Amino acid sequence: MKRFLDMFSKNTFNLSLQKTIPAAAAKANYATEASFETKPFRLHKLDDGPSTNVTLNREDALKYFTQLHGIRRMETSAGNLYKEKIIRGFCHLYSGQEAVAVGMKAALRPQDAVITAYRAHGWTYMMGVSMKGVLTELTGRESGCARGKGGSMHMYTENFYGGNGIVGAQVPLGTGVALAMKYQKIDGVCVSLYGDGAANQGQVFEAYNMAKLWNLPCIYVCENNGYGMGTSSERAAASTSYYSRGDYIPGIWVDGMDVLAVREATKFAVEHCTSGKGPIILEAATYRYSGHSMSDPGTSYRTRDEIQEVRQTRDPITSFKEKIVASNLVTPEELKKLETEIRVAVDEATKKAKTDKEVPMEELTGDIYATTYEPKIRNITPFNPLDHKRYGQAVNL
Ligand SMILES: Cc1ncc(C[n+]2csc(CCOP(=O)(O)OP(=O)(O)O)c2C)c(N)n1
Ligand SMILES: [Mg+2]
Repeated sequence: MKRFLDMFSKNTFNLSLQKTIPAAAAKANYATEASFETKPFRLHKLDDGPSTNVTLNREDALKYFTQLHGIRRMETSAGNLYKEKIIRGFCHLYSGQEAVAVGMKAALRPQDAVITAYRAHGWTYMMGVSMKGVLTELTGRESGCARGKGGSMHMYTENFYGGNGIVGAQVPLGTGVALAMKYQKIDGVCVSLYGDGAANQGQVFEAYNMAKLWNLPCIYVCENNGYGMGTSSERAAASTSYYSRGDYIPGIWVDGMDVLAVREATKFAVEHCTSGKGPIILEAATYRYSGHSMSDPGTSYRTRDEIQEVRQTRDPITSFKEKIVASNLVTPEELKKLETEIRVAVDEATKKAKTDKEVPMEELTGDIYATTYEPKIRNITPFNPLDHKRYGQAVNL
């Protein structure tokens, strides 16, 4: 798969925030580490699972909070840009599901790859694209990580195979990435994320079969947010125990609203895959706050009370915040300061997303191939083809 990276879109936001943290930490008497108990994991075809006792250090507490809150804020901005008609086309928000991306990324190594569906903004950010790179991509501008030519569902960066709009299609693609890793003796795993709706697709089971047959390093992650478009998983699936639906593939159910539980389950899954045992399935129980896409108000197939209740009782950011403050890893003032810094960063990225230029017309047929094997691209008729040129840098070749 060919992907193109705007070098200036690299995610430097986390780094700049982290620099400010140790100075603040030096002044106060914080706990350096704390332990928490996660909800029990449910296991399929496994004798032992991840530990329910997890430890968290202060540095990671601040990092995860920054990432969780950063994604939430960025998605709120994306929603507003869409309502202002500055983002056009598709836009599926990740709000509510942040702990899955943040928890998983915390356990992945640099050589591990990720592929997901169209709800891709948070993952793109976690895989290294800056907020500016994401938001300008959403508005189709040249600072976007695909130079504005991919948009919401088609963002990529190193080891991130994107955004995929065909429900379930990323699962066999991710299996192929894992096959390439095994073939090339790269000690990596490929995480393929899909929804509860996609979990009913035939191609998912075909991919499971090959992955187990060849013991590929695949972590299949079913992000069960309870709904596929306008249908609840209860109405659409004969079995909603997605972690057990790989039959001969081991699986783990994890509370996808708890960033630490997700991190622990992912660590376990990476170890499982890299020890040669082949694929594993994680079902992350989560929730999406917004409608399916922007045209869906999200309240015709579920009640406002249900959404409100999740916000109040299971929200991944509020619950994490409560944990890290109660255990004295951080202070509320410190989190306030981070929230302000994140707001400023998102505001700056949003401004850029509104004012940045679009790429010129002739670039629209550029960067289709990593190497220009086909110098001409077919136009709307075959008689006046357009030029193919390379503009950006190809990555993940
Ligand atoms: C092959 C295919 N069929 C149908 C669609 C239309 N469609 C887009 S998203 C979606 C629901 C998927 O739900 P789920 O997998 O639970 O993901 P979520 O939106 O909850 O993240 C459907 C049916 C599509 N994009 N591709
Ligand atoms: Mg779903």
